[in-house]
Amino acid sequence: MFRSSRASVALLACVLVPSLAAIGCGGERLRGEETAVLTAPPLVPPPITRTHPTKVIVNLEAHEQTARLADGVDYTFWTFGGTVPGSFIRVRQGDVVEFHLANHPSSKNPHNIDLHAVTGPGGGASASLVIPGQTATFTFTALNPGLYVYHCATSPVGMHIANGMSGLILVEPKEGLPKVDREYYVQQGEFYTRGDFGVAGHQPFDMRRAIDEDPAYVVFNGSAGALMGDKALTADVGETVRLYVGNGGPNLVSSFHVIGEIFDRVYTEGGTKQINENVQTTLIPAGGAAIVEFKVETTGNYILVDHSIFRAFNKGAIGMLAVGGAADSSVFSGRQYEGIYQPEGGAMQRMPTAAAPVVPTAKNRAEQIAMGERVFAQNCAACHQPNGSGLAGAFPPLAASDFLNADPKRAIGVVLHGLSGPVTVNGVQYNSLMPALSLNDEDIANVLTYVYSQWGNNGTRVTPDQVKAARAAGGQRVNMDAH
Ligand code: HEC
Ligand SMILES: [Cu+2]
Repeated sequence: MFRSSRASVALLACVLVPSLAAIGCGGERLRGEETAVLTAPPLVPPPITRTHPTKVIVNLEAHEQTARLADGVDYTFWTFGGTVPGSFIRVRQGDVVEFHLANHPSSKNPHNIDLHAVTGPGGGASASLVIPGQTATFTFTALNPGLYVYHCATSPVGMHIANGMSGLILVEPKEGLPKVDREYYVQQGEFYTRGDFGVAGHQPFDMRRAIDEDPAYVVFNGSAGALMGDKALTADVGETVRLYVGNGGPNLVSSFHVIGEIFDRVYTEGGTKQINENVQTTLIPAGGAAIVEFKVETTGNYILVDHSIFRAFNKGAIGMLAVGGAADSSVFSGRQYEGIYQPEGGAMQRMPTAAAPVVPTAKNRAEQIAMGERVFAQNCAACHQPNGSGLAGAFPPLAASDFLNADPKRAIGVVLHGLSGPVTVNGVQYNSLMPALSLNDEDIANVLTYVYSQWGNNGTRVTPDQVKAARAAGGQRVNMDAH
């Protein structure tokens, strides 16, 4: 039951009958309350056995963390629930979903969530916008059944998705889905790194490559090899397998195919009515999904690929379903072709040979500005916006900022240590928190020199030596309460 304060929320109107029992949309009675079981890929929460709608509480956390993208290659992923793709969410048609999005205090960026299963403005995006260390709640009714993508929609949107912020939510139809033996969660996505595929070291996001739709990596489940070797999906002969396949993009369309299998059924584009049978390859749009089902009739390794095939063998879009049990020679005569894929697949496994990228240093103010622009795009633009305008009520402007122009030393301290407490910028007060960003002296000098050179600011040049001196002087987060 809902507290009366919620009655004004139009979204919930169809579940509220004043002073009587709550009735779900479609006339079903809303009963009880539960917390959703979320799973990390490739696992899927258990099927829903309820025959009535309920209130489902979903707790999801945005968390930025560095992890393996390929052998010898690390990447700072932005995640929902600590994995890429994000946690799998499973609800039933008619459920009222109370969604709690938290942003871990260690995050450097604000995040939100747009669930394609939501009927309502932005799919929940502005209702869920949270800065680091904040949590927000909104509620929606799962009106339409189907398999839906969710993703972060905080600006720059493409960058948040490209860093890993997407996943799947299944809204089971009222009658449920047919029983199968195995269910798995697979999602394709691209990564736009400075270095090409396999170049070792920690690889930063490359905005230019992303805009050019030129990914270095196209992978299933967040990293090259996430579904290979001992991490392959498994099944036994005679079982039915259902794959929930998403495509987070952000740019590419997937031609999803399993080598050596035919999809007995495809829920086209993740909908529930258009069921296609006997399909070899199904198109999964960026920001879309499909449910594929097939029975495994004989043993062997079945290879999941994006049939835009260079992506599979040269960019990582390859996974494996290992089927055990007794081979059925009437289905297939023997001599299996799994070996044929290994030599090329081996290109993915190649040992890192190239050295980690050398960080260049700026020689003059012009170079500082050019390099600072990149630091800004990666570390500041998400909050202060690409044009420095800020975001009313949340992030102060850097464009023509009297606060910034008054005191370069203080500005260095802000970027070094963060900022909290009330601060007045161009006559408007903000009282929020900017996290410390752990940038090096060179990056801080360059980004501030860039910011000072833009948008009507006073052109101050900040040198790495000044930052070094400020760092050596120590200090902590600039707290305006104390000023
Ligand atoms: C996670 C969001 C976030 C990120 C990322 C961020 N800031 Fe901030 N910044 C804030 C907030 C919020 C404030 C105001 C804090 C307060 O109210 O005390 C602020 C304040 C400032 C200020 C002082 C106020 C003003 O507008 O002049 C400067 C300068 C600044 N930030 C520069 C930067 C630079 C440069 C970067 C990138 C290296 C950056 N910030 C990254 C959120 C962020
Ligand atoms: Cu985000």
